[in-house]
Parts: sequence; C-alpha cells; structure tokens
Amino acid sequence: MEQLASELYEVEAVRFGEFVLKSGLVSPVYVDLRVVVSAPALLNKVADLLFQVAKNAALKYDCVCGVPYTALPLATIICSNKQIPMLIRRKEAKDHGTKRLVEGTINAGETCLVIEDVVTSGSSVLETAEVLRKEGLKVTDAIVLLDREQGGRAMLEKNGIQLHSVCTLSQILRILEQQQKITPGIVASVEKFIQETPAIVANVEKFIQDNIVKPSEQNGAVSMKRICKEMSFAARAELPGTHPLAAQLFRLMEKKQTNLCLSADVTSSKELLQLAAMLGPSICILKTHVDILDDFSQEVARELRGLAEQHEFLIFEDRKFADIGNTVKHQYEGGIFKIASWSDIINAHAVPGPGVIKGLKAVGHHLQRGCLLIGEMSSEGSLATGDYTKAAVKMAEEHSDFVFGFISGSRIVEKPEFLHLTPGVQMQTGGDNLGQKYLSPQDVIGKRKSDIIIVGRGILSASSRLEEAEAYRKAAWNSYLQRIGVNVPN
Ligand code: S5P
Repeated sequence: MEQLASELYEVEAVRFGEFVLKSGLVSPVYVDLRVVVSAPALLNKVADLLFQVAKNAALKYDCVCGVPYTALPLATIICSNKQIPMLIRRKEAKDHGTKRLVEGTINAGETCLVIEDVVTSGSSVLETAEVLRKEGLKVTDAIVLLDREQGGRAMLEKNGIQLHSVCTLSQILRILEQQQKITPGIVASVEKFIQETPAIVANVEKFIQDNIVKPSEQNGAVSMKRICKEMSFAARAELPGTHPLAAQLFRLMEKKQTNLCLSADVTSSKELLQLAAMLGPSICILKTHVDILDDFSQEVARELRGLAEQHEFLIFEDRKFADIGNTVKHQYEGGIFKIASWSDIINAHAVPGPGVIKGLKAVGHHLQRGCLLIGEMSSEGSLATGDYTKAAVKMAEEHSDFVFGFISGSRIVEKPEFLHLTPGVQMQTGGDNLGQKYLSPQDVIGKRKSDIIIVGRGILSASSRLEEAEAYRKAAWNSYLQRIGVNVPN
C-alpha cells in the first residue's frame, strides 16, 4: 500500500495544491487516474491489486466490465492475464448499425464484475451496472482502486452492489504524510474539504474529466480558471442543484449526442406518431401542440409515451400556460387532453406572476414533471425583453424545484443547472410572413450559448425529414462540442 500511494503520487494521479474552478471553488486535492496508462508497470500493478481484492473477497463472476474510460485498460489487463471474458460498455450508442450499448458476448443470467478506478458518489459504477442489468446480466459487486469515502459505498449498497476497494483516499493521505510527501496541514485541509463538500468534489472531478482539461502550473499553484470555460451536459447533470428531469435530459442528450428538439406541429395523430417513430433516435425532446391535432385521443398519448420510452426522448407540450394558479391547475391536469398524465415538460408565461408556477407545480411536482418559463420569444415585436426577462429569471430561480429552464433566444442566466431552449431556428435565416424570425443552429448554440434548438418547419417541410433532422442534430451538436472546447473535424 505504501508503494502504491507513493507511485500514484509520483505519476501525479493524486495531486495537492489549489485547483480553482469557474464556480470560484478552490479544491486542495485532484485525483485523476487516467495518467496511469503512461506508467505500464504501475498499470499492471493496479490491475493485479484489483484482481486480488476480488479474489480475497471470494467473488464468483463470469465476466468483467470496466467503467469507461479509465477502467477499460485495467479490465483488459485482468481479463487477458486471467483468461476471463470481458465486456465493453459504450458510453454512447453507435450512430449507425446495431446500436449496441455493450460489446462482447452477453449470456443473460451470468454475473458481471464491474471495475472502476475511483468511486466518489458511485454514480458512474451504477450507470454501467444498470446498462449491464438491462442486458440481462447480474451485477452484485464492484471493485475499485480508490474509494473517496463520500457516500459511494452506501449508495451502491442501496442499489444491490457491494463495493470492494484497494484503498481509500484517507489511507493514501496518511501514508503520504508518513512519507513526508505532504504536510499535516495539507492532510487536514483535504479531509475538511472532503467532509464539507462531498457532492461538489464529485462534480469537480467529473467536470475536469468530461472537459478533457489538464491543470496548468501557475506560480506553483494549479489553476484551471483559464480552461474551464464551459461545463458539459454530463457534468451539469451531476450538479447538486440540477432538477431531476433536467438531469435525465442532460444525460440522454449526452448519450444520444443530440440537442435537437423537434417541434412536431402537425394536425394528424398518425403523422405525429410516424414522426416520433422516425425521428425519435435523432432528438432529445419532441414538442407538441396537442390542441392543433384533429383527432387527439388518450390512446395517441399512450402510443407517444411508448415511443418516447423506446427512443429515449422527453415529451414537451408547448401549452404556454398564462392564467391564475387555480385555472392552470385544471388546464394542466384535466379537460380532454390531461396534459400532466403524458407530458414530461410544459411551459408557462411569467406574466401572471408566481401563482402560475404554483398552480402547475401542485399538479406536476409529484409526477416528477418540470416546467420551462418563457423568458423571450422569437417573434417580431415580442414584449418579453429587458426587465420582463429579468423578472422571469428571478421567478425561475425562486421555484427551481419545478422550473428547470427557459424558452429564450439566448442564454439569459449563467447558472449551469438551468437549460435554455431556443425556437425560431432554421438553416436559412430570415422569417415567415407571420412574424416568426429565424436564427441558425450555429448562432443559437455557439454564439448565443443556448443549449437546445427547437426546429419545426425547417425539418417538417424538407423532402427527407430524417436527413434534415440529422443535419440539424449534427450542426447543433458540433456547435455544442466546440463551445465546450472539443475539437470537431470539419
Ligand atoms: O418564442 C417562441 C416560443 C415557441 S415555444 N417562438 C416559437 O416559435 N415557439 C414555438 O416553436 C412555436 O409555437 C412553434 O411550435 C415552434 C417553431 O416552429 P417553426 O416551424 O417556426 O420552427
């Protein structure tokens, strides 16, 4: 253990200093085991230690899967040396072809051992375990090199997974202190930081890894300020203040690589369902105006929900509620549409004041629904500007247990927990003859820093709706990647 701690320190997999984040938070510790791949002897040693932990615990398993990406080489070494079948979990489904999430031969009913490098909250292990379980495999145990002791063990246990670790962060701290590599002052500050900010620490590291940034030395301290410009959707999903529905949306966007919302403004249910089935894989949200359908029925809503589950998109009824709380409560829950029973997301105007949110929340909160506030509109001469927009932001901030974002032309609040969705998007900018104004996907996501484009006629009037939807998806997704600093080939 002494040797492991000192080697991890030598290769800078564990670092101490001042890690300044965009949020202003200063972290005294930085753990990143990706660097271990550059030290082959240590890599082999870590793989062996992981295997020994499984052996000592007398675990029985048929195959091994590493949590992508850092644990992949570790799982490979173990499986190759010990002749154990391996599975590879994809972080994202392939664009074309089989859309498999797990590669390798899956024998349903078999037990798969999950391997991970560091566990903080336990969410990465659980995510991989859930994908494997969906494939019919049993996941009962996970092996980790470093347990940060920040709730991961308990969280995994609740989900039927026992965590076995090679070492804990406090063990490493103590060993490094004994070896006089770090001072008692550093140990105390790291322990204090870890106890006080468990959730934030998890996010800090996930954020750093998701954004592929490397700390740079500045006057002896490590600064990340310069490079931490934008958070990825994946990192935003993990923030403590992110609404659960927004977290689900961020994750599925990252998984499907799409920040495209289809505005399915058609008048027949058959066409609506056909669109959902055909474009489902390309979109993160399907937006409806249910009151323009000639033939709505609850059966249509049920079928739409089925397609939403199959293709993993959310449903957004663009009802734009704008009345007193008591009225919107009935409009949302009842009538012939029963919107709350099938729509994940709804939206509301801020004009009535906070009562509109309270009324909607009374119906939607316990159903885990969420609401977007209209901060700005795309139409010519809109009155939703300036102080009105600011008041809408304040209302959203005060009701962030139900409101998780905005309809707006650009980013109107810097808090990364909130999502921005922008309508009035077409490849050909300009407008229609009824006041609609169009911006390009690149403008909306790149320059105006919105998160999701809402596209209706740009896709619906194309000769191949699927090809056009894919063109919009790629344009918006590449603009997002560029925004967070990932190089996108032309
Ligand atoms: O400000 C807005 C807000 C919304 S939700 N401007 C909009 O256009 N919308 C909606 O987005 C509008 O109701 C329509 O369903 C969609 C835009 O459709 P398109 O055909 O102009 O892309």
